[in-house]
Amino acid sequence: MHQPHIDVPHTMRVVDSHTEGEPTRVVIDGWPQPAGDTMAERRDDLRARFDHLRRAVVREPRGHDAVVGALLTPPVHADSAAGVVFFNNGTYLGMCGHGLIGVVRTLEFLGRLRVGHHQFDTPVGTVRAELADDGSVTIENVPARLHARDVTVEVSGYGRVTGDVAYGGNWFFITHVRAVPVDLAHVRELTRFTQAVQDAIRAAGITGADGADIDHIEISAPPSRADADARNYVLCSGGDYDRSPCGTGTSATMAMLHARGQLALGQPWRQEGITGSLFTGWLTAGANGELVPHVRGTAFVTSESTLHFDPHDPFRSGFGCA
Ligand code: PYC
Repeated sequence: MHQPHIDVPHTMRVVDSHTEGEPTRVVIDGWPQPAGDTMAERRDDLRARFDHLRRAVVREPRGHDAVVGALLTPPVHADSAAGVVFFNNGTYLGMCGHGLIGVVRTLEFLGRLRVGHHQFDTPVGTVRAELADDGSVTIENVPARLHARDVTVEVSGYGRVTGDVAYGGNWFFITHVRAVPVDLAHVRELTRFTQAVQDAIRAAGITGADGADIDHIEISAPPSRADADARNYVLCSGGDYDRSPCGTGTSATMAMLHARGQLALGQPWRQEGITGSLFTGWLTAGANGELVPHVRGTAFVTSESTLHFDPHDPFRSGFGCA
């Protein structure tokens, strides 16, 4: 059935939070519901009919390149709390680890969810989250896996770069190459380097399963904190970097380490992000032997606001490069 294109509403209510430094903007109301019986269909309908709303909510002048938006929908499964589609300045995400932690804390803030276990439907599968008394949230992600190991690409200006392709709810290329120091002082250079790696991967036709675009590039380096196992820098699909240690990236990293015999089931993996914040993760075995990642972190609500979209505002649908 033909669905009409909807213009930007006059207002939208949002709650902003950050998870270990990375922002999440949950749309509470004002965004018309997408059509579809599955979350993948709803994501596709958002892309087809509401893409200008994605840009309006997360891009400048109301947002910025690091913001991940979350649109809540009715659940697909009766025992889920909600459906959620994550998006950023450039596209839609399969899953988002920091974003789910932000959604849980936002729903708690709104009095819609309490301490305990909750389930959410996403375009890549159903995920779980446990909200603890201390405000920490542990997510149980979709299964993660190593897809291809020791993949080498020639990166213009940097030479040969080798890494692994792994899935953790999004597709990652994970490299240990130290072309640029992995610290906040070098974040612009890290972004340039990882964008060049991404260009090289795409030019070489390297993909995830079924031709999936590898739209996250992760550099794994030694930690700066005594309580961490590694530190990462993650280039996200919108072209900006993750301020948190990246939940789906931590999931993909743990699957890669497990496949390489470097991380046992149940063994904690403490992933430091580029801003120095920390996720603690571990893997368990699913019913069919799949690797189920668990990632724990904390989010804080930073604001509750109403976005205004004046019909005369030439930037009511946002602007930005991605
Ligand atoms: O935490 O999974 C994550 C994530 C993906 C992109 C930004 N954060």
